[in-house]
Amino acid sequence: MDKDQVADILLEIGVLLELKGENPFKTRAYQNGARALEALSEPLEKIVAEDRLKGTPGIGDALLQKITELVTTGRLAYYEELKASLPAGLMEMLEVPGLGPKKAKVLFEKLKVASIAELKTACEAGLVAELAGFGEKTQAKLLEGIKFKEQYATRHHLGRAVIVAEGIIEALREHPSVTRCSTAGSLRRSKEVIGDIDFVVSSKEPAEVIEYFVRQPSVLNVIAQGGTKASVIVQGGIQADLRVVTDQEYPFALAYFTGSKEHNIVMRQRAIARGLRLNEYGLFRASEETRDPTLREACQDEAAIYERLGLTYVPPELREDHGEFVAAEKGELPRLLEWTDLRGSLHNHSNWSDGRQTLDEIAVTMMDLGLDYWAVTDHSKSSFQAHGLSPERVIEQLAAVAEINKRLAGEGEEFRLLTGSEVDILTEGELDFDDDLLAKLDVVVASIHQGFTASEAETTRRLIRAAENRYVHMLGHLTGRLLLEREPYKVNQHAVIDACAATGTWIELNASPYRFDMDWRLWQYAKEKGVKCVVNCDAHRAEHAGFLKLGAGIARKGWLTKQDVVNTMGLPALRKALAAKRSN
Ligand code: DGT
Ligand code: CA
Ligand code: CA
Ligand code: ZN
Repeated sequence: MDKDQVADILLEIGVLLELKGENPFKTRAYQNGARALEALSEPLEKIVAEDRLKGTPGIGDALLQKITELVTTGRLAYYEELKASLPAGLMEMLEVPGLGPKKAKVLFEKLKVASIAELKTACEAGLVAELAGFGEKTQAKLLEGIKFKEQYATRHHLGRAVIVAEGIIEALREHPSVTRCSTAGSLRRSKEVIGDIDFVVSSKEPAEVIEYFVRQPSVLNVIAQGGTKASVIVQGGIQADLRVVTDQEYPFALAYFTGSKEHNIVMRQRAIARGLRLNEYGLFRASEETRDPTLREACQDEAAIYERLGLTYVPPELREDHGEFVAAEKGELPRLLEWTDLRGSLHNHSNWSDGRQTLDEIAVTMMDLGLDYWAVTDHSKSSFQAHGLSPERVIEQLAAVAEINKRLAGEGEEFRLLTGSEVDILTEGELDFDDDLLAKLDVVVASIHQGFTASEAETTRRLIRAAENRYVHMLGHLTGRLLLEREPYKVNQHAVIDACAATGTWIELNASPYRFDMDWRLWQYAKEKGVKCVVNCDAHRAEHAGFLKLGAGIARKGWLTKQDVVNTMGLPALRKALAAKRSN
C-alpha cells in the first residue's frame, strides 16, 4: 500500500470515529497523520521497511503501529472492526450534500436512520425537522440533496468508465476470435458523464466472444447474456453492453451504437434522401427497413459510410448534431486537437496547499512522462480549507522552484517547473493577492471558490473584473460545477467569454473528470471570439496527469484544434504568450 492509500484509510478512520461520537481529538489525530503521510517525499514502503517513520511529527506510537500494519500486510484489523461496527449505509449517507458525521450520528441515534433510503423516508415524514439542531430548513436541504443524488445515480464520471473500458478493450483485442472491436456510445463520443459503456465487436464466433466478455475480471454481475449481445455490471457499478456482429456489419453497427441518437436521426434522413436505408446492419439499396445483405452497400469502415452520404468523416466526439453536418458537407470540419499535442498543464497543486506531492516529486514525475513544463499554482490565502498560501509562502515557493529548475538545467534537462498561483477571486472580483506579487509569478489562474449563491449578475461581474486584471492569464473552472455532485453557480458565460476576448484572457478547460469546466458546448462560441483554451489537469496527485487525455477528448468535443489550445506550445513560445497580456 502506498502513502495515498494509507492516508485515505486514516481519513476514513477519522470519519468513522466521528460517527461513533469519539473524542474529536482522536479524529484530529488521524487527519494529522494523513497529512503527515502526504507530506513525505520518499516512498512510504521504503521508510517503513527501514524503520524511519518513528518521530515523524503528527505520527504517534499508536498511528505508527497502524500504518506499519497497513503498509506491510495491506490490511488493518482495527479499521476493519471499526467499519464492521457501524451500518454500511451510514458512510454512504455522508455522500448526501449537507450531511456531515455529527448530524449523521444524531440521525442514527435518535431515528435509527442508517441509509439514504431511510433518511429520505424520515425527511418526508417530517421527523428530521423535529430533531434538536435540525429544523425545517435542514430537512428540506437534505431532501433536496437526496433527490439530486438519485437523479444522477445512473450516470457516471467519464474517467472511471474509461479505465474499465480500456481494460476490456485490451482483453478483447487479444482474443483470437475478435476481428475488430471498439468502444461505442457516449464514452466513445467523450461525453462528460455517461449512462452505460457500449462495446461493438466483429467476429465469426460470437458465442465465444460473449462468453469471454462476461468472464472479464472487471465484470461484477451478468444482467443478460444472449447469442450476439450481453449486458453486465462492471467495477464502479457501471452497466456495460456488448454487441457482436459480422465484419461486414461492423462499420454500420459501430456508427449506430456510437450515436448520438440525434446524430443518427440526421444520418438516416440523409440515407433516405438518397433512396437508401441506414440501420445498425448496413446501408441498403431498399425502400423499406431491411437486413438483406445482397442489398447492402459495401463500406469497409465508418469513413466510407460518411462518404456515401456526402460527408467527410465526422470524429465521434462531434456526433452531437451540433453543426457537424453543415461543416462535413462542405469538408470544413476542423482538424481536432490530439492529446499528445499537449506539452504540460498550467493549473496544478502541490503539498504546499492541498496537493499530495512535493515539488521534487512533481518535477520528476512530469518530466518522466515526457512533458515540457508543469505549473505549480497552489491556492491563495483565502482558500484556508485548501491550505492556501500566504504571500510569504508564495515567495518561499518561488525560491524552491528556482532551486529545482537550476538543478534541472545543470543536468541538461529541458523540462521546467513554472511558478504560479490559483488566486481566489474575492466577493467584489478583487484578487486575493496584490498585483506586485502576481507579477512575480509565471502563471496566474484566477478562480472562484466562495460565494456560490451570489446572483448571476454578481458572479458575472466578479469574473469579468478578474479577467480585466493584466496579471491574470486565465480563468479557472468557470462555473464551479462538480459533475454529478454540485450544480454550477449562476453565471453568464457568454458575457465572461466576451470579456476574455476583449482583455486577452484565456479560459481553462479543467480536465478533471469531476469538472470538465468550461463545458464543451461553449467552446465553439469562445473560439469564434478568439479566446484561447488551456487544458489543465488541476492535478492534486501524480496520476492526475492522465486527465490531459480526458481533457483533450472534451476539447475535441468543443471543436478545438491544436492552434486553439495554449498548452500545445513549446516552452519558449509559451513564455512569450504568458508575457503578452502583461506588456499591453
Ligand atoms: P448514455 O449511455 O446514456 O450515456 O448514452 P449513449 O449515447 O451511449 O446511449 P445508449 O447507450 O442508450 O445507446 C448507444 C447508442 O445507440 C446511442 O448513442 C445511439 C444508438 N441508439 C440507441 N437507441 C437508439 C434509438 O432508439 N434510435 C437511434 N436512432 N439510435 C439509438
Ligand atoms: Ca451508452
Ligand atoms: Ca447502452
Ligand atoms: Zn480551484
